[in-house]
Amino acid sequence: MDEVLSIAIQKTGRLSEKSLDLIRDAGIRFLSDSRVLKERALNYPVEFFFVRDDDIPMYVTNGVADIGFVGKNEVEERRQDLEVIRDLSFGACRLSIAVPNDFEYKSLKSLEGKRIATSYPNILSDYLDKNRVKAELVYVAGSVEITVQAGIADAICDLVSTGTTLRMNGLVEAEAIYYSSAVIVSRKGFLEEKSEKAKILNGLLERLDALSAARGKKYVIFNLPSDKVDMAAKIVGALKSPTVTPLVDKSWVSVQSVVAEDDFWRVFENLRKIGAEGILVMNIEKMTE
Ligand code: PRT
Ligand code: ZN
Repeated sequence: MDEVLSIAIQKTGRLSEKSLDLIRDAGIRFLSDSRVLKERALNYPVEFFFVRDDDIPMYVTNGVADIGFVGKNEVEERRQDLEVIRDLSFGACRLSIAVPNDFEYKSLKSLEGKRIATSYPNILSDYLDKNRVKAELVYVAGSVEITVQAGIADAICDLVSTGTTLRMNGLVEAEAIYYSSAVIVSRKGFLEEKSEKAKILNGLLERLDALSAARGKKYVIFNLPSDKVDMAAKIVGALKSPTVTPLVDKSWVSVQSVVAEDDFWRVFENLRKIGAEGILVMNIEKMTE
């Protein structure tokens, strides 16, 4: 039977749609809307395994899935022997200690002897130990933000992205202890194996890398007096040298280059200053460095 790479993805939640979008952008088609436990892609040798995010590290460790799309926080917390093979561009958040508004927080030492509720006891206890603070950890699987009002904790340690949840529950962020984003994990050394599955994975990563290289970049085409090409090359700071094409009018050329989106307006203004005309800017879907 042909080999198929098995990919664990969160069934529903913050990472599921974005993980599937990325896979779709990589040209892989699947039905997915039913979100059955397992589903084979239509045009690529991969199958998806839709599960809870908490379980993804374990499924990858025991080989039920070959790779997983999961929050780095879960990988760190579950302490499985896994390898993060790619950082993805979504799911950014931080694990933070937060205290009630009226808590006089001066430093981590203020938490000495206090009860801290969290779903991340391993990451939190490592952090407290490293800073020589002894606190009592109260494990809760969810709704960590209500534990102070409920009277079972003095402080919490939970994921934060905008901070709204903390504010709505009368809490303020005291310390960010771990920064996370979505990642791809595999068992250690899998990427370097000679197996058919590792080959499929390398092919998939090549596609994902092409998408990530294109992110935040624009393709710029403009006309320029021929004697200004060197100056233009300095302004755009292209990957290699920009592509220069002659025009019918020999005193002008057409120049094409990739520009970082963040840098675009500086480039635009400087190109105008040296006489660039007809500046055309296009989105890049995929590229290789
Ligand atoms: O059902 P399942 O177990 O699969 O899902 P889940 O409910 O455990 O996870 P889910 O979907 O909430 O989160 C999945 C992953 O998304 C997490 O493991 C993180 O890697 C990532 N992520 C990114 C977040 C957040 N941002 C986030 N803000 N996970 C959770 N939150 C929660 C946080 O716990 C708090 O309740 O959102 C609230 C805070 O958000 P703000 O914007 O109010 O600060
Ligand atoms: Zn979960």
